[in-house]
Amino acid sequence: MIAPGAVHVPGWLSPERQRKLVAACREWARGPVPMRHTVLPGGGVMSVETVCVGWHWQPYRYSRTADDVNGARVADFPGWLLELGREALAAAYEDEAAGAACTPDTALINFYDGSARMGMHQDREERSGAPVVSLSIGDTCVFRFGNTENRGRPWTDMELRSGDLFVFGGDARFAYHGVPKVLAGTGDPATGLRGGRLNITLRETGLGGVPAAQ
Ligand SMILES: O=C(O)CCC(=O)C(=O)O
Repeated sequence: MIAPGAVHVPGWLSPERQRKLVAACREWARGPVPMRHTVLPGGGVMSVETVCVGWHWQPYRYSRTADDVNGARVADFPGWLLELGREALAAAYEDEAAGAACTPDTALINFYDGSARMGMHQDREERSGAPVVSLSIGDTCVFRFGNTENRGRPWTDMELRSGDLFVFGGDARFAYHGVPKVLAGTGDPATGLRGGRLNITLRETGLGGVPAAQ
């Protein structure tokens, strides 16, 4: 355990599951909303490329349609991804009920090339305090897990490698976190990813009852 509610499970995804996820992400990256660099309200451009499933995230809200990209409705969140999220939660917390209590309905899929980074931020657009499930495939990264008060110290730096699961919920749900570094060339092409790092976060938005147009 990294902090109360934050759990790292190295090597949780089998090689076969990693390959399946890479193939699925490759399809989602093609459309209906293409993977792209998100433009921030101030005009900055995120160095990661992102595509979403279930709900579209744009800074700083969720919608069913990708209004900041091409206006298309995002791909539906598949049942197998929901089950994967529940299984991950149950494994991380060693508690079947923790998995069953959560209904992830969106996935944010981020691709990092060797120079991409993610600054310290909180995941707080969800109207749910359910834990966030993070799955990593490809190149190893340095993942920085901070505190719930601000972007600064104290934080813990750890390496997330291909197949690793990281869950943060409970007291850690709104902790600041980021990716200061990707260790280019450390991934295994057998995953289907020739280079770079894929991170998939499964989240419960709490927006289930909201009409698609919002
Ligand atoms: O790439 C990661 O491990 C973290 C991704 C992240 O912080 C996010 O999607 O909000």
